[in-house]
Amino acid sequence: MYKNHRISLVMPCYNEERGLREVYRDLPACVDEVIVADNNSSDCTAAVARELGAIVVAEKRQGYGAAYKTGLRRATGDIIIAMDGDGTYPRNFIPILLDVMIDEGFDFITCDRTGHKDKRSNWLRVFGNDVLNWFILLIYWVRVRDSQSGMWVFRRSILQYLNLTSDGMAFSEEIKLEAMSKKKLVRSKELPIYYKERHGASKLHIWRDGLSNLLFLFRKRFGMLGTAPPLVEPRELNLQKEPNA
Ligand SMILES: Nc1nc2c(ncn2[C@@H]2O[C@H](COP(=O)(O)OP(=O)(O)OP(=O)(O)O)[C@@H](O)[C@H]2O)c(=O)[nH]1
Ligand SMILES: [Mg+2]
Repeated sequence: MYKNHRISLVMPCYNEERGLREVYRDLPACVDEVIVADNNSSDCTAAVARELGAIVVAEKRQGYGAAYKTGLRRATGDIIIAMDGDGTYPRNFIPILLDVMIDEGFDFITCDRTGHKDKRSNWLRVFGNDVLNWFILLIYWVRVRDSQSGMWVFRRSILQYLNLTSDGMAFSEEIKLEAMSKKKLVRSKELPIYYKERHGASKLHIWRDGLSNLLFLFRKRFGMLGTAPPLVEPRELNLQKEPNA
């Protein structure tokens, strides 16, 4: 619990047995439940996650977004922290991000790695990220510095408002677009964090995923992706509140 809020951590994982151990090394005590969405891992991800104390949910449809959808449906916290299971995102920022969210009344915080990532070694990723950020500004009028960041903190209740159609890597930009464009329903903020080298092999295919994320932005903007059912129904949120009412 953190300031009277139940906290869930959700991680999509495809062969992240090494990364998961790293995440648990300094996981703050305020996290009440950890959900690992195991996406057909061929290593010991599920066994390691259980050994570490996580709830493991299996998602057979391969893809970052598909894994997230299954993990997020299973989460029960008032606030959800979402991040990769590869050890790259800073666990010790979690209490600070929760402070900003709770004390300042935000509903969605997305974490910006751009001040920290080494621009020389990651120039293609940094360039691809910038191209996607620019298209998001141009065609959605949403300003985001790190559209491809994989760490967000949000109130679970906002999931009822978000149209999350992507099962792939575009899920990351889609959740930001959805939250940051619904200004009347969702108070959003982007905050800087640092970022470490990952443990285990990267699953990102820079060109394939970059181009498909770009295409996704156009298809969504021009209404070609339709509407997905919300990951949380309003009545589920009301039902959970009843015992305290
Ligand atoms: N790419 C990808 N990731 C998946 C999939 N299923 C689960 N994941 C998890 O989603 C997270 C994101 O994938 P990463 O390989 O870390 O991608 P990235 O963060 O853009 O790249 P790195 O900076 O190299 O970590 C990781 O925790 C993966 O294990 C999948 O089908 N494809
Ligand atoms: Mg990663």
